[in-house]
Amino acid sequence: MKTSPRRLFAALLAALLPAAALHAAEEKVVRVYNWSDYIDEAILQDFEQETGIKVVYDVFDSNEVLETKLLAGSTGYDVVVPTANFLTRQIKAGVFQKLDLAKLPNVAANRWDVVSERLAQYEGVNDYSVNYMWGTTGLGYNEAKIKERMADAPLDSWDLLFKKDVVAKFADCGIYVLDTPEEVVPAALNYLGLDPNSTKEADLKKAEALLKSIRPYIKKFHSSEYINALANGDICLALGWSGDILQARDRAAEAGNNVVVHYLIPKEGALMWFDQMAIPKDAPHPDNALTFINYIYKGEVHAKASNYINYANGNKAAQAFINKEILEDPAIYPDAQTLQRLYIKLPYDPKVQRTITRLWTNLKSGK
Ligand code: N2P
Repeated sequence: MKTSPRRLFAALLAALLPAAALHAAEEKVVRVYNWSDYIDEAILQDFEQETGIKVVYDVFDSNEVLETKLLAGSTGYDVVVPTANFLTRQIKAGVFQKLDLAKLPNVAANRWDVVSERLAQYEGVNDYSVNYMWGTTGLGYNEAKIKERMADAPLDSWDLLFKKDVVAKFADCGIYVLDTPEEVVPAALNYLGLDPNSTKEADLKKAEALLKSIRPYIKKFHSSEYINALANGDICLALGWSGDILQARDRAAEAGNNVVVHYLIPKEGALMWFDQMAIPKDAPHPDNALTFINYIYKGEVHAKASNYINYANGNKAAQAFINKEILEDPAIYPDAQTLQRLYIKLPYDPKVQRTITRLWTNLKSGK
């Protein structure tokens, strides 16, 4: 058959158009939804300069808030950062797209197997996400204020918060607790010598009773205000995230206000969690999302992020650029001995999650 020039042109156009249309359609924007106090803004500026893609950056401080948005759909976000136990449930609900490692060469080259092996315990998480940061949930305290009230305070133990006659001594200098049932309930279970992942009704009741017994001494449940509150000396004890408490320590030191803040992974053990970058199925700019994630996975860039926020990351190549004080701090990059004390939290099924949420609402309202 003889091909007419017109037909040839049409065929050529059909072959070329899809690719051209796809790229033309994606405007030069990436919308990122990440935790508060979790980035060095210079990284976003560098990314914009290098790629010409503008970053619209919003923050949250709760997995529950992020999850509600994701399950409702059409968030408009291209990259979000849920914690692995939440992410597992969200993957099952069909929220995310699988990641193609061929499009993430820095991830393929730099991903740290120690972290991805741990993540393998969470179904699907290695296929649908890559690690942004990981850390622990422990205690932050103001050394002087605690010692003033109790010279022999148990500075290595959850007794600081969970033992009634100890915690009662600190109520007047201010105690904050993360507003996150999925981390605080396991901490209470673990303190009681029970499995932190237990979903047995009897165990949850015991955890609830423990939390209720210390409820009168807690000033506030909040998941980000404790950074400044600790740094300013407004509170003396917080159940919080490792890097955030270390940021409080650094902010106090910079302010030169004589407040000394410490982070503690108590001897009884603590939660180790993983925050994961993932792309929603309905992300408006999926290619830019891949470019963003791949950029973060450059060794220097990921190291710059960790150096600023005091959290460890899942990037092996970053370690050459991470400040020595961070890489060698067992509260950030736990040594073998510390690792033994850390437990991970697996996802709750929806029914248990509802029970925990109810328990939490009652606890907060003091019922
Ligand atoms: C950042 C806190 C992130 C840790 N402020 C919680 N997964």
